[in-house]
Amino acid sequence: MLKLAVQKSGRLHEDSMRLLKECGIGISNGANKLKTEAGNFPLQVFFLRDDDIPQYVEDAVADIGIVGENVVYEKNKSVDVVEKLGFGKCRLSFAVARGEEYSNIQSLEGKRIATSYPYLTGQFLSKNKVKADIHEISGSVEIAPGIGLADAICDLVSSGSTLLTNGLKEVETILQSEAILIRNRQLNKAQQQLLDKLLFRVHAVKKAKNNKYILLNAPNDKLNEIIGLLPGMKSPTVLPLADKGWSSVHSVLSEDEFWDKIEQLKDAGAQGILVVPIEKMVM
Ligand code: PRT
Ligand code: ZN
Repeated sequence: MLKLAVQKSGRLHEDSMRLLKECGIGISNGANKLKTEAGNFPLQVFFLRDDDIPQYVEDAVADIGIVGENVVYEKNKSVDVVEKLGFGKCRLSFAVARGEEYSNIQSLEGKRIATSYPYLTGQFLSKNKVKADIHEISGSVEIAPGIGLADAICDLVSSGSTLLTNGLKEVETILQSEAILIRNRQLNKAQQQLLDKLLFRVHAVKKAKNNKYILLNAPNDKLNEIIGLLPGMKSPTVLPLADKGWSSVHSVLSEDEFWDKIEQLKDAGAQGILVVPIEKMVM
């Protein structure tokens, strides 16, 4: 049995549960439960506050956990990072009042900085040889400058709208963060095997999300050019259409090159292009 810690409620909860579901692991979502067991995978799920997850994983109360990088690096516990999960993306940044002048990190010398991330903030400042006064506060960090508690803050940002509505501007990013899978450093062989099995599924889900299945019709005299544009898992599948002189071409395109490729395919003579999501992808 593998024990997994996930956030009980909050920004990472739903995406964590969705990932398990996409990995074919059925969890009955007992909203107020502390722990539950998967029906079809030897997995026990603990629902915890995100701040506690690194400690629980270090202590082997949980074998693995899903939590933000920001929390893992702030808590600085002895755990291994196994995998980036692609959700819960944000950044840890310094921000100052919009009217404040800021040229570089030295501008924070002697300033009062409010943050819920005293360890990471302190580490970054001392690496840059800046001496400042760090005030640890646990929530609503963004109001600190407005009420005269601090000159600057160091907080998580995603869209930037919280900073904007509080009259602040982002001036320096110290960490890019997303949800990650962490593991205890002393897993036994059986636990490691279960983790590998879970990871195999996670990779298939992640890969599928980054790729699209594409079907198109190509005039046979343009086939070579069109096939040359497509990567495919091995090579594209080409099937003759009932209409002589035309073929149907099937392939897989990655999300980042998707729009460029579609344009090139159209220019090369492809028609009736269909793009469909892929559920799992095993290489
Ligand atoms: O109860 P528990 O302790 O488990 O939850 P929590 O309240 O401590 O954390 P929660 O649920 O707010 O966030 C969990 C994790 O989500 C964080 O540790 C990050 O890894 C990740 N995450 C991603 C974020 C954000 N984006 C985010 N925008 N966590 C917090 N924010 C906050 C930020 O602190 C600021 O107040 O959102 C505001 C900024 O958002 P924008 O969009 O206005 O820039
Ligand atoms: Zn928290």
